[in-house]
Amino acid sequence: MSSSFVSSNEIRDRFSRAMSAMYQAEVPQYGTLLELVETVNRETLEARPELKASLEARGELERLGVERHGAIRVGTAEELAMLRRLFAVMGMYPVGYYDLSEAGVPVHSTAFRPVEDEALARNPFRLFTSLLRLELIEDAALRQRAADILAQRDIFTPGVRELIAAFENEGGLTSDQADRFVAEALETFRWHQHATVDRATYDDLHAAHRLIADVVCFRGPHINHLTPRTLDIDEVQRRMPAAGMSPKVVIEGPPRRQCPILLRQTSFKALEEVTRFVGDAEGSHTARFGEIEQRGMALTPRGRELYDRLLNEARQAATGADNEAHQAHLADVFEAFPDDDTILRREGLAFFEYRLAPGESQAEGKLEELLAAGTIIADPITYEDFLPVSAAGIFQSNLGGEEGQVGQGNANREAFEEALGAAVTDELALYAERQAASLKALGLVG
Ligand code: OOG
Ligand code: NI
Repeated sequence: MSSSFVSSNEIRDRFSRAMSAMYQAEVPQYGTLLELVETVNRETLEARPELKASLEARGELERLGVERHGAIRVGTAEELAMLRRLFAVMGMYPVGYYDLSEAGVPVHSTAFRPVEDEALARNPFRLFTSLLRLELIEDAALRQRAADILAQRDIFTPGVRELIAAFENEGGLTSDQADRFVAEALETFRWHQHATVDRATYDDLHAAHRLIADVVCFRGPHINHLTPRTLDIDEVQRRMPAAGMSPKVVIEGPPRRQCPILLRQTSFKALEEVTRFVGDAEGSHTARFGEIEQRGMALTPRGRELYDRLLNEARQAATGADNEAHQAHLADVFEAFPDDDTILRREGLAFFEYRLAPGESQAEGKLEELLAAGTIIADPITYEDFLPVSAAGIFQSNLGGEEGQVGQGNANREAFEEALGAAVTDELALYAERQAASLKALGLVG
């Protein structure tokens, strides 16, 4: 690679900052949310020096301020495949397959994200990307109309297409090219006040499912939320109303714990925005919101199974009440999930990365003995992905509640990968590799 090229990490970092600036300008409440998260993170680090030390040791303190994810939804295989090439410029690759049809949302999804440890440490920016499943629209005529409308749009600028091709042919972009790439790529994710259809068409698609109208009726896949990482999601949720934001009722994911697992998420509700339709009718469209997330440790398949089982159990006896009642109920059910790093590790419920303790120069002996002697340290590996049940909850809360008009589909990973033009990486394999590599570097086996 020519040394005049900037790294994909650098391009992703510039892009995520540009995206955040654009979204703050488009949705001022998102700026307020960022400030709130920053305040709570600062207070949490001050109050919990042990948390600060642990984040620092794992190289996560630095990334905290730039850490966020976003979400977009596209309508066609061509759009998805082109996005894959666009994100590759920034070192973001499709990881995980998420089937949302089970929850009545007519999409399936992946997350474009960095995969290497170094890249994650620099800037873990991820984009949850959903592909509309038109086959889940029951009305054949409406389905065809949606496909025809989508066939007419091009969500990419000529400039970004050229720069993607240049990246693929030359193996990189210069700093100037990277700046142009960021500016051109940003255009794809911008909000458009003007719909591409008339009011009646919008209403028909909206009646089939709000999400279909959101994907089909606009010039591009507007970024629908960005999500900073908080260290105390319960506190941010509590303070949201006073800061002028209306939070969704419950925090998705596991309950609050000593040893956080996976991912907890909440959002402020989507804004109603003025929309102009072809023929000049005015209306409104509700799509864009702000979200926060708190990340915990990645679970092994065994841990994930236990999580899914307990979550399901909790949902069977759902309280349907406010967040406090919901959290108390979750906490009861999750009593069955060990809340201690050592037990989680020994029982093979979570992934860990092993390193020499400061001042130690080699690890000779058995893993458990070395850990007990403090020669090596096991740090939990942070979960970098998403949760389908939580994602469905986020979708629903921003679509105005439950909607049942769309036929329940079933997972179709092959169709998704065919549209994408590539296989999605198995996220669990990535964590397992990272754990194994850390042991190998110490000359140990798990
Ligand atoms: C994506 C919702 C999923 C998350 O954080 O789980 C998501 C969407 O509404 O397009 O972003
Ligand atoms: Ni999200």
